[in-house]
Amino acid sequence: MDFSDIKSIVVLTGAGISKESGLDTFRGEGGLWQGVRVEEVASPQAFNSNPELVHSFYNIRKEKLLNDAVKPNAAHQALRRLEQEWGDGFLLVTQNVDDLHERAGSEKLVHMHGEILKGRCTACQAVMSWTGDMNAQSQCPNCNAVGTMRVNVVWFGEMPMGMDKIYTALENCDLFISVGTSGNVYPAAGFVQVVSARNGAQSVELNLEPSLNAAQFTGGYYGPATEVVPEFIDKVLAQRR
Ligand code: BJW
Repeated sequence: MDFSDIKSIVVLTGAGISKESGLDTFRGEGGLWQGVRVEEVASPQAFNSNPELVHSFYNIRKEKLLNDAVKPNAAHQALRRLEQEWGDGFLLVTQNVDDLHERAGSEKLVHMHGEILKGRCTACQAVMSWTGDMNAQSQCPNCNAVGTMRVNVVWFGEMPMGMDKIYTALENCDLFISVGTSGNVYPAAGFVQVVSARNGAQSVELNLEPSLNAAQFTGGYYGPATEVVPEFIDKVLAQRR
């Protein structure tokens, strides 16, 4: 593949990039959380009917994320290097709610499915850092309402965050790189089609195995993210004019 004429890059990441940092993916073997499907806990309906179960799902994941053993890996670091060396014309879009991209130093970053280490009050809409446990009796530090707090993530049926910025970047990009996502969840799974509509734009999937929409990419490299992502980014940077 020839990357010498690329001016603008959008990278999309999914749970697979954080797998080798010790965080579980959602689907497939060893998928997240004790046999419960993500669709059964990650929805407003699930939260309304069983808030303690949903709080517990996120409290356990927060505790795991904040364990000292969980750190950004070589793939997160390679994306930070790409952002630094590329300059203008770069956007990193993550579906992940963890903070491993930030810990690797990424700055041009949109969390389209929100952030697990933040809470949101459903009464006053304030968003704040919330690293400890949350439960159905938690009080909003902004308006003092009790029992109105939820984790600041995007559930099924809710609008993902930062979509205007994301679509503007996709419509102007020459290279779309998708890392560690299975292609099950929209609108992220449709980003490759937005890019394909642009003449001459390239799209590359970096994944452990081909995703559901692998055939829509113009190229793919398969293996663990800590290996394929740094190798691919070396190629892109080496060809830059
Ligand atoms: C490795 C690896 C290693 C492993 N190295 N790789 C058609 C069109 C549009 C919408 C819909 C549609 N049909 C249905 C919908 C609605 C729905 C949807 O998509 N449903 C599907 C189930 C069909 N979507 C929504 O409701 C979204 N909102 C919405 O559409 O609003 C309207 C709208 C329309 C149009 C434009 C804009 C808006 C909201 C979706 C919210 C998803 N939320 C979750 C939970 C977030 C909080 C939390 O973390 O708990 O987000 S669900 C879960 O799935 C999470 C993830 O971000 C998301 C994607 O998962 P991901 O990252 O792909 O993980 P896995 O596990 O599936 O895959 C891991 C991959 O890694 C695999 O490929 C492995 O091979 C690989 N891997 N180890 C490299 N070492």
